[in-house]
Amino acid sequence: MPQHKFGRFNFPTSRALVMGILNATPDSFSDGGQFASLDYAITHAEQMIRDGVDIIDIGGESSRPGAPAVGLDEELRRVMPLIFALRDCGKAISVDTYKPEVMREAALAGVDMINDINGFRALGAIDAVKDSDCALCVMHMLNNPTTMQANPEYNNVVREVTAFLAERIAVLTAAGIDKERIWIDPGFGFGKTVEHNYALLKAGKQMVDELGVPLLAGLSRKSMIGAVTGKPVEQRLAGSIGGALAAVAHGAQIIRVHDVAETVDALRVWQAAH
Ligand code: 7PJ
Repeated sequence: MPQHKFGRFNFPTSRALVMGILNATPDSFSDGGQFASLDYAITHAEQMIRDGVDIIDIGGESSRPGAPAVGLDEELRRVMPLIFALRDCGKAISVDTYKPEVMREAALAGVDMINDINGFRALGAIDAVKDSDCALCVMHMLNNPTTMQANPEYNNVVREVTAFLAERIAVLTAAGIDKERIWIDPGFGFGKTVEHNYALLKAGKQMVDELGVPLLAGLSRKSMIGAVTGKPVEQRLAGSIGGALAAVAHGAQIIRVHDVAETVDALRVWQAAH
């Protein structure tokens, strides 16, 4: 049976996998400082595990448009204790970071994926992950999180994003990284209008065929869901489920979501009908 090698794990290619978003950022629920946020995040991870998550994606810096950047030490303080607490939980662990130092520490700690919204473009990023065997998610972003949503323009968004990803794959493999480790992601909402996002969503299979690597899609609660449903972010669950199924129909093999239980159910029914 064909499988994706994924750090310590082998995943079947016969069904889409659910990646649950775990925020390592201090949140409004915990006013007890660092340990309270850690405790809260672990409780959230345990719930995701009960809900059937395949991969837990730990992020220490919010990359929402306009969100403030977090310093290296602070990001390590947020992310590393969670990696150590969760790495033997039986589920694959991913770390959402664009900082080479965080990548290096996470890879040394044995995580299964480094998920970089910056596509491993930072100086030292490739060196940081080269000698590990974790999977690498290469995402497309236009400009940077502060500027990306200011009037994004493309002549042909699918062609330009595909060309960017092809170039990154070429750079990574030229550095000695096995192509089997690489995943691609068009980066919904990262320097794209609603039309750009849906054009990319519909081009999933074309990108997978052209680039020869599997596709990860993250559209949970994003503005592309709000634009179609007219719903604010806290009412985008049903829309996000629709988007997840659409992404799978268009070739995505990992769906990155906030709402694990609901997405797992939807994908199980989808799978049973195939
Ligand atoms: C994505 C991500 C995404 C990948 C974020 C949010 C913004 N990583 N990190 N793909 N989005 N690979 O979740 O709304 O779409 S943060």
